[in-house]
Amino acid sequence: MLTAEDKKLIQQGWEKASSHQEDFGAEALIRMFTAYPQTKTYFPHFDLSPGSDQIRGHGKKVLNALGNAVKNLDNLSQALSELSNLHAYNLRVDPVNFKLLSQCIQVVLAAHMGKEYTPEMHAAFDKFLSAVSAVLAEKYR
Ligand code: HNI
Repeated sequence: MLTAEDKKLIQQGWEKASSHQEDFGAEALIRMFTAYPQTKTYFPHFDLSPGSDQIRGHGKKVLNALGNAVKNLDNLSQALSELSNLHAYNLRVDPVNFKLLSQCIQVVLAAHMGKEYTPEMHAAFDKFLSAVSAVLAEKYR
């Protein structure tokens, strides 16, 4: 459950990320593919070399979707409903992978925001990304 303070920190932190969607998204994906190579199996049709057009394009889409979630913090299930269907029914991504990508996204935010990424902001993003992951995985039940 996100508190009013969490929501404020997420919105504040996202202001920084939103102007670097493509870079941050691509970096998070490369980190995921490098640290957890098993995640590459979902992208056999992609050129997975760092900086490829597909990685950048996909990174931008993922961060854009998170930006949409940030705008709908009180209504995540509805805001992410189509993506939830896509990941469960079409892509069939094993839900364990959401945690892996979430961790990589946090590393990217922390690495780029430095001191601004306070422990409180970290905790707020941790809750937010867990909530997003829960929605993306809820259709598997
Ligand atoms: Ni995910 C497509 C968002 C986690 C594998 N994913 C998308 C799209 C968005 C998106 C947006 C593009 C939809 C469209 O084109 O209509 N994905 C997200 C978000 C998260 C996430 C917000 C979690 C934070 N996806 C994951 C994970 C995996 C994953 C953890 C697998 C490891 N996603 C995919 C694949 C596609 C995809 C595969 C299709 C890519 C393509 O273009 O073919």
